[in-house]
Amino acid sequence: MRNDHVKSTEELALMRRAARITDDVYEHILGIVREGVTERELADEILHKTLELGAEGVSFDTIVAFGAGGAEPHHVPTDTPLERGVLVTIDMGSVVGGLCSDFTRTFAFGEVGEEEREIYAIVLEAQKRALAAVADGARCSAVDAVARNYIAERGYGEFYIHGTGHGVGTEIHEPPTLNGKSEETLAAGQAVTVEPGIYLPGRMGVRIEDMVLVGEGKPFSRHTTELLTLR
Ligand SMILES: [Mn+2]
Repeated sequence: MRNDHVKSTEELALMRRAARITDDVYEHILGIVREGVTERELADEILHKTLELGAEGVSFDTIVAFGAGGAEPHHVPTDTPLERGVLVTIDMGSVVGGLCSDFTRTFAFGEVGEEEREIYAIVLEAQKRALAAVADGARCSAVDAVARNYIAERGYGEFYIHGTGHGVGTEIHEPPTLNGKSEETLAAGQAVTVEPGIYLPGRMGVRIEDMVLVGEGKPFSRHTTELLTLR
């Protein structure tokens, strides 16, 4: 890998395969989610399916968070059984040929309330705006500000408690870093995540993450970012 974290054609092909496996595993998971399943069971199934589909492994410990668990960005899966009427956040990735993928979606299991829908809509709009700001030559801090300012305008600024994204490659977290302190500039051919979130302590959380190639703009994942409700 070049030290500017610009991906070679070979690296990019491996990252696309990793993202494809992650997409397929996520689709499988959506098909088996049911009342009473636990966060840990879903995380275990993600690992097994990722290996079955030919990846070397998951690119980091999978996060599966139900309801209030979603208020913790780095939630560790527990034996909490899934009940209807909550948001579910899954943050996952795979490794193919030493290259990583990274992906997060939040969906509703059963009907969720007005506040869940409201914060989902805000995070989604923040993510769309930040994705649109990712460009060759863009300042990483400016991309972060696009997401952060929008969330703040909508009144949830204090609940956006992490950076907007990071580079991905042979490492799940590598330069450039998209946060307010970053002095880096994006370069075409880098792969970065855009993953804003809102976390209401003890109550609920939403994060939506896509990996994109700078200069291309189209997410690696085929999965929609619109709110999906499983019934
Ligand atoms: Mn990430």
